[in-house]
Amino acid sequence: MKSLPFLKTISLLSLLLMFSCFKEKKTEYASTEEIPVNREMIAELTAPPHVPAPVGKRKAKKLIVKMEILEAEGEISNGVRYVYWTFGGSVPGSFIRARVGDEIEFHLQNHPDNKLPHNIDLHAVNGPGGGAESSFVAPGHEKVFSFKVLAPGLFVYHCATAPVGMHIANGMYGLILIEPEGGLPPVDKEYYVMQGDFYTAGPNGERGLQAFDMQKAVDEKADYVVFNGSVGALTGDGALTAKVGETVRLFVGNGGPGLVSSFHVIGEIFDKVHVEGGELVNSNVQTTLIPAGGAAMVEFKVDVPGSYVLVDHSIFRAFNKGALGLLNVTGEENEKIYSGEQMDNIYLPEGPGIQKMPTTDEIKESDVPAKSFDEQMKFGKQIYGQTCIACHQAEGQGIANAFPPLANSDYLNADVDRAIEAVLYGLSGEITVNGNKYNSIMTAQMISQEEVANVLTYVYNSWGNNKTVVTTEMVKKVKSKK
Ligand code: HEC
Ligand SMILES: [Cu+2]
Repeated sequence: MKSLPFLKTISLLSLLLMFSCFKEKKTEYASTEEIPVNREMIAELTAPPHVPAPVGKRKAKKLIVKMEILEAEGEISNGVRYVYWTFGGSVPGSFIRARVGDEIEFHLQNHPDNKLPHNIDLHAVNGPGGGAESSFVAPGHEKVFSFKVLAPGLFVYHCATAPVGMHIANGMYGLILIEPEGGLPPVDKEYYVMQGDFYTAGPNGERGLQAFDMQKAVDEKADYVVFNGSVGALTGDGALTAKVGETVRLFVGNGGPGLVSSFHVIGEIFDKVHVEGGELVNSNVQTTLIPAGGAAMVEFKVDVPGSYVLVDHSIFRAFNKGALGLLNVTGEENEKIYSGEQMDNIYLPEGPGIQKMPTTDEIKESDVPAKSFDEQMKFGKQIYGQTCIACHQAEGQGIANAFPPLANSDYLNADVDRAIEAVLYGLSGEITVNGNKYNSIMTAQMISQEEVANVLTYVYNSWGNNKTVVTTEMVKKVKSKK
């Protein structure tokens, strides 16, 4: 019994020795291809915006990836259907997380209900076609190939079956993250975001099942540019979340097929960017360029609460084609970092200096009011062209998902007092116009009561609306009820 403590010391020593030998051995590998694998493991795969657990300090393993290809109809935008081709049932495809030295045994399974053969080209592979040549698989079949993971980084994978552009355009892309030895530094939140451009037979917003349009794709004239496969995938219930003080890491890819992304988060500065998904780290970046078939890892700490908007800063894509997502941050305000609005003054360069914002009560009525319906139409058209047109557009057609139409608007035609109120006091919250939902903000329009009457008369008597004539008296009545 006496020898026990002694034995313990010995074994502890030998353990330590073994450990240190092992540690030394690790750095001894001439190259990553020498890293031995230890045991096998089934890879965890996740649908966007989620990512699998970090690899941490685990040793290199034989990692078995089982990826199932599914062709399935989905919604690309409100009421717009599209047949997606997917890796794992989502666009972008399942996220794969591995480490340097892993030996990946890749099983590519083409579901028997699918119509086409597919394959996979992983940019993390060193070998012909990135695996494409060995993985070409017909519906109802499975192909298996293996590769050694040599380089850390964030890599795109995609289908490479002809016509390649079409397979990518239908959603066949995703990301594979290769972590370095010991893993990436831990952060509080990690998310998976991937941009893609879509080409549909009908123009943006046209409802029903939309076929892929090859000519538009060749011309790179995208109808939709989106994050995570559809308009609004990262807004509403899909918005990303974080708390004040947390560090967020976004794994951002761009599947293309056609467009490069100027990735930006409105209201944030990226503390770190792994440029192009590689080892080079840039700091304090506003917008990072993500090539088609490329990726970047961006990291930032969120300091104040609010909504941060992920965009492709080729900005019409964000506000008109869908490349817009949200990161909602909750927590304590910090007025040292951001004050919020402190004042709202009217600025008149030639006027009597700064003055207070007028309420609609203080707006002067015209000295020469409209005397007839024709004059109301004429004045109303002028007001429309000066104020409403910016959002509701020249023919009152609005902009899908942003500004509701005034042309043939059931919302407008149903209730004139409600329309008067919207122009006088603004409108916010969810409304439905012609079957489409809008949830945005229209600010109060700073126009006189007579102008409200004229502009609404113009709107009601244009573009197929119900020809209501709105008088100044009607506007006054709505006002007196408030
Ligand atoms: C800065 C952009 C903007 C301007 C300028 C603007 N609107 Fe709006 N308008 C909106 C938004 C956004 C909504 C939807 C609000 C919501 O989602 O609750 C809306 C809704 C409406 C609606 C109800 C919905 C519908 O389609 O029938 C009417 C009526 C309307 N606006 C009339 C006008 C008129 C008239 C003017 C000009 C005097 C005007 N708006 C100027 C953005 C704007
Ligand atoms: Cu394919």
